[in-house]
Amino acid sequence: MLSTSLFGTVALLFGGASAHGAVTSYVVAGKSYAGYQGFSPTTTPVIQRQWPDYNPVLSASDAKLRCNGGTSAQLSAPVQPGDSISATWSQWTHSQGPILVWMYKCAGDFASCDGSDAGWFKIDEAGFHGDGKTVFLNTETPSGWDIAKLVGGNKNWSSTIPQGLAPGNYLVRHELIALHQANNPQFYAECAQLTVGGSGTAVPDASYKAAIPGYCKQSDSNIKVDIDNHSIPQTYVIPGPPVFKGTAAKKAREFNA
Ligand SMILES: *[C@@H]1O[C@H](CO)[C@@H](O)[C@H](O)[C@H]1NC(C)=O
Ligand SMILES: CC(=O)N[C@H]1CO[C@H](CO)[C@@H](O)[C@@H]1O
Ligand SMILES: [Cu+2]
Repeated sequence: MLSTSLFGTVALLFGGASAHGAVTSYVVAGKSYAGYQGFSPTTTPVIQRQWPDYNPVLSASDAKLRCNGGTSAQLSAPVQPGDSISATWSQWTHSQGPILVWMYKCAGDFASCDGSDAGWFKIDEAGFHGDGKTVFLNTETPSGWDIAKLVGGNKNWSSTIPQGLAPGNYLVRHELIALHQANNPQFYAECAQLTVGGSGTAVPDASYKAAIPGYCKQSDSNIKVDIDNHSIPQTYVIPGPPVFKGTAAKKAREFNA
C-alpha cells in the first residue's frame, strides 16, 4: 500500500487505486487559500506548510506526525477569534476514524516556530456516533463516523477559531486518523499558518495542551483499534486533551444584565 518510488507515488495519485489524502486548500474567514496539490512544490507562496506525500504516518511517535513533514510556509492567513476555518481534502476515501483540529501558538515568528513542545491544543474534534445498532464498520461505506462526511461531497471540514483567543502567530493542524485497517492506524495531518488578530486574552491552560507526537500512544485503545471485531465495545473516545473553546466576550453578558 505504501509506495516509495517516484513511479509508485505518481501511480498512487493518478491511478486512484489506493487513495490516501491531504489537506489541499483552506477557506479562512471567508477567503480562499490554495495549499499544496500533490508532490510538486507550488511556485506561489501559500499559508500551508509543504507536505511531501499523501502517504499516511503509521506510527504515533513519528516526528512526521506533526505536520506531515512540513516545516515552513511563506504566508499566513489573518483571522479573528470566532471566525470560521475550513479545510478541503481534494481526495479522501476512508470512512472510519476521528477528525481532530489543533492549534499551536508560536513564541515568535513563523520561521522559528516548529511546534516541537507540548503547546498543541484542540479547537475541534469529531468521532463516532454509536446508536447501539451502528457498529464500527469494516467497509468503506458511509458509517457512524463523522469522517465519512468527507467521503464524496465537498470534502470540507469547518471549525471555529476559539472565542477570545489571544492574538499572535499560530499553526493550525488538521488531522484525520483512518482506522479502517484493523490494528493499523493511519495518521494524516497537515499544517498551515494563521495570524490571529483582536485583543482576546483566552489562553488554554496545560490541561488542554499536548505534544505532537506524544498526545497518544500506538497501543492506546482508540489508536490501535481492532475495527473488524464487532464484539469490542462500539464506542469511541477521541484521543488527546479536551477541546478548547476559548471564552465568550464578557461584553455580551454586560448587555444582558
Ligand atoms: C474480539 O474481541 C473480543 C473482545 O475483546 C475478544 O474476546 C475476541 O478474542 C476478539 N476476536 C478476535 C477474532 O480477535
Ligand atoms: C467552505 C469551503 O471550504 N468550501 C470548499 C469545499 O470544497 C470545495 C471543493 O471540493 C471548494 O470549492 C469550496 O470552496
Ligand atoms: Cu489511504
